[in-house]
Amino acid sequence: MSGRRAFLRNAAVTTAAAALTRVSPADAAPLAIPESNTVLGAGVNDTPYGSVSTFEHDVVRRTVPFLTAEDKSSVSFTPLQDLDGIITPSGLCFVRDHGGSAMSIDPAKHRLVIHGLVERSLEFTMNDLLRFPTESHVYFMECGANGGMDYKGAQMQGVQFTHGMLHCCEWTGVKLSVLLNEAGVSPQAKWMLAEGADAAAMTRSVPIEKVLDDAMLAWSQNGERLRPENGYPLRLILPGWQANLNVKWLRRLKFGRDPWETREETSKYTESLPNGKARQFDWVMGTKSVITGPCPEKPMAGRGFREVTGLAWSGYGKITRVDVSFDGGVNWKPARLQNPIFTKALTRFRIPWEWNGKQALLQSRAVDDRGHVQPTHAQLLAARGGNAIYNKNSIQTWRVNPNGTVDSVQVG
Ligand SMILES: Nc1nc2c(c(=O)[nH]1)N[C@H]1C(S)=C(S)[C@@H](COP(=O)(O)O)O[C@H]1N2
Ligand SMILES: [Mo]
Repeated sequence: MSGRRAFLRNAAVTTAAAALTRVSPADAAPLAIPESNTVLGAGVNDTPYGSVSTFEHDVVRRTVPFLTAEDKSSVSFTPLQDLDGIITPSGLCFVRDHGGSAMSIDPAKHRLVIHGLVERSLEFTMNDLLRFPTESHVYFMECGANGGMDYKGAQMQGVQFTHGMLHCCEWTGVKLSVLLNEAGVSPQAKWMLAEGADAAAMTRSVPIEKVLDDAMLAWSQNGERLRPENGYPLRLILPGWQANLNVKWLRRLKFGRDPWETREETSKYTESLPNGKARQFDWVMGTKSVITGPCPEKPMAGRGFREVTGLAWSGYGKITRVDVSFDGGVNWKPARLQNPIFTKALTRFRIPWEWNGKQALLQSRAVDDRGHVQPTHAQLLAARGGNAIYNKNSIQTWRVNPNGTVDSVQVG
């Protein structure tokens, strides 16, 4: 309680002293009239589908040249540094395609087939699917390769590129367990193959436990139909699991006894271990967090007060705690978690900071309701081995330099 009061007092004093311009009563009366007060605005018919302000046009998905030699098998990154709250606007959700985005699938012609070890093979139109009992859930989705470029040292300068293969949307659709009641999955079926209708014909094997737990088929994203690049008209959602398994443009679900050992679960999304074996089926995205402001793209405006904010998430469940360090992990302070906090969703955290203008090493560390604590980089490397490239959930360090710029560095 006294902490909060002290914070409010501090914040008020510093912002008044450092950031705000005082207005004398003489300057204030009358206030200058802005141009927007003097002309009629746009008509409602001018914007049948709304768009962002022209002053926000640099808030966009961005690509990295060395990852985009061929842009049909590539990735664009979410501008996390420009976002508030926990929902990623659909048009800013990172896009990762293996054979380009299938942009013109006609929902009237699209079909979903369920077959294999089921009592009844079924084919659904989109209208058939829309008749099922429907649910909406907010879930994060993270590419298994997010951060992978930084495993061997800080390489990417900017939170958009260190962490931007990440989005969090409200997905609406039908739970797979509900749909499967129609087909009657055989007790011998232990795995499900999901296939996309894109040029990559993305296929992944999913264990039946996940299928019957919280998997869903979504047709809406943030309240409107899926964006084409995110899987229109139908997408598999496997909450908390590597985004790669969340098959876009979903056209087929096959049930069987064994995994299919597809390309994306053998030559890709596996990693070799020192003993010559490979780590395979590493599905759950680990407990993780990152400070999104300040960050390289959002430097310090000057010494004094600034709220530090960021995002935390866990593929295992809910975020229960985020601690922030300003000295590279020596001392930690609990951040405030902002409601709502959903399971397997991004959680926004905030903590006040009074910057003395000296070099500082900012870190955040997330804890989830299963007791997982986000590891340091050294702990992660020890656990996963030197060949690791996927599922990098270690603590990120931002070095705030005396001139206010921010760099990505690796500490511990
Ligand atoms: N059909 C299909 N589904 C796919 C892919 C794909 O190329 N084709 N890419 C996967 C990968 S690797 C990722 S990281 C996520 C990206 O989802 P997004 O483009 O909606 O962000 O989709 C997955 N689902
Ligand atoms: Mo991915």
